[in-house]
Amino acid sequence: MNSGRIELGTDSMGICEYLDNFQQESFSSDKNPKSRTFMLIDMDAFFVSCEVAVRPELKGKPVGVVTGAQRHGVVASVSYEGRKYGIKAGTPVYKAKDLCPEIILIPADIAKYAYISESIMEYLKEKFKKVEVFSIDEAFVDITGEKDPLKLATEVKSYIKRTFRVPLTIGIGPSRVIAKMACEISKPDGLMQIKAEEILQKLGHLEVDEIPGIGQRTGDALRNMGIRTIRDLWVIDEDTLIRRFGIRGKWYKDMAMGKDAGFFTLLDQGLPLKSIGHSETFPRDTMDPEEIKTYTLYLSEKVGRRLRKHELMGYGIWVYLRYADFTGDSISRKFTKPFFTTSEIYRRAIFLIQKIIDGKPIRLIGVAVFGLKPLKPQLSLFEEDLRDVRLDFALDKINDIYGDFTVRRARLVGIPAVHHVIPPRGIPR
Ligand code: DCP
Ligand code: CA
Repeated sequence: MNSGRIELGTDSMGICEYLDNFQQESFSSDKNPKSRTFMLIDMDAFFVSCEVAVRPELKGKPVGVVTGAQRHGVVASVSYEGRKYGIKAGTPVYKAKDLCPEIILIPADIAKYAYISESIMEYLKEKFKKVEVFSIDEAFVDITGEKDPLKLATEVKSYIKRTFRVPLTIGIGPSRVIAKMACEISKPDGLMQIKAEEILQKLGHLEVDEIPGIGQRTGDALRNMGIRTIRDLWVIDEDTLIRRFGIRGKWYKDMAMGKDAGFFTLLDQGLPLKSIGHSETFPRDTMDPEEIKTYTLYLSEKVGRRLRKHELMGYGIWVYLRYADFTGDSISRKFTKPFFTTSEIYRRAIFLIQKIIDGKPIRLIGVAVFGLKPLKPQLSLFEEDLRDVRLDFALDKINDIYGDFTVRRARLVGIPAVHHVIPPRGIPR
C-alpha cells in the first residue's frame, strides 16, 4: 500500500504545488529561517504522574495506568520504575503483571488528566505567543529570538513541576523534529538544547526510526538501502530518496538535517483562513472502523460548522492519522467541485482515510478543508445535496443558540463528551 502519498487532484494547481506554496509561506514569515528555535515540553509518564501528584506515596514505585475493559485492559502509561521490567505503553495488563508482580495498577481517570493537561497548556498559552498543543501532554513553543533558551526552559520546567507536580522534560532545537529528539534522549526529568551545528554530533548515531514520523516499516526500508543512522541520511543523495519514497524521501532527509518537514510542516500554525481543520485524540487508541467513522463524522461536523460560520467552502480535504507509536500519515486531495456540508466533508475524509489506514492502532485523527473560497451554494444542486445543505444550516442554527452538539446526527449520539485537549491548530474557531 502506498501510504501517505500525496494525491494529485484534477485542478490545475496540484497538491504538490499547493504544498510547495504552503511550505514557502510558513517559512517566509521568518527573515532567517535557519535561526528558528523551538522548545518541546513533554510530561514524563503523564497519566502515572497525574496519579502520583495526588498520591505521593506512589512516587518511586512501579505504577501503571490502565485503559480499556478490565480483562482486555492495557497499560497506557507506566512509571520509569515500571519500565525497568520491560513494561511499555500498550502492554496488556496480564503481561505487565507477569513482568512485574508488584506493579501498582490504577484505572485511568481521563477527566483528571485532561484537566491537568488543560491547566498546563493554559499556563503555556498565557506565557508564550506561539504555542502548538501537540498531544495531551506535549506542546511545542516557538521561542525564536530568545537569547537564553536554556534559562527560559529551566524556568518553565520548575514552574510546571512546582505548580502542577508533574515531572517533565524539555527539548530545544532549531526545528520541532530536533526539539522532539532532544527531549526523547534526555527523558525523564531532562533538559537539552541541540543547536543546528550540533545535530550530527549529538544525534548522528541514532537509528533512522528514532526520527518522529519515521516508523519501523520505513526504517526497515531505509536499512535495506544501507541507510541505518541519521548520519547516513545526511550523506545520502536526496534524489535517491525521492526515487524510492517520493516526496516523503525528501522529508526524511530534511528532518535528519534539522528541518521540519512532512506532517510537522503541514501542522504548522499560521494557516489562518487557508484551511480550517480540527484534530482530536481518541479517549483510547483504536482500530475499530466504526469508532473511526464516528470520530471522523464528529470532526467533519466541527470543521463544517466552522466553514459555514465563516461563510466559506473548500476544494481540498486533508486528513492526518497519528498512530499509537507516534508515527503519522497524511493524505490530501483537491476536488473540482467545492463543498461545505458535513456529509460532503465526511465522505471525502473517509475515502482518504481508507487509502492510508494500515491497521495500526490510531491515537489521533485530523481533518482539514483547504482551498477556501467564499461560500456560494451551487445553483445546480441535486435534491439529495439540497437536503444536506438544509439539514446543516438547521442544525447550525439550533446549536448556535443552545451550544455545540445540542442536536446531533444519530451516529454521534453517545460519543463521549468532547475530549477537549487538542484544540484546532492555528485555525479560526
Ligand atoms: N497514552 C495512551 N496510549 C498509548 C500511549 C500513551 O493512552 N499507547 C497516553 C498515556 C500517556 C500519555 O498518553 O501518559 C502521553 O503519552 P506519551 O507517549 O508521552 O507517554 P508518557 O507521558 O506516559 O511517557 P514519556 O515519559 O515517555 O513521555
Ligand atoms: Ca509524555
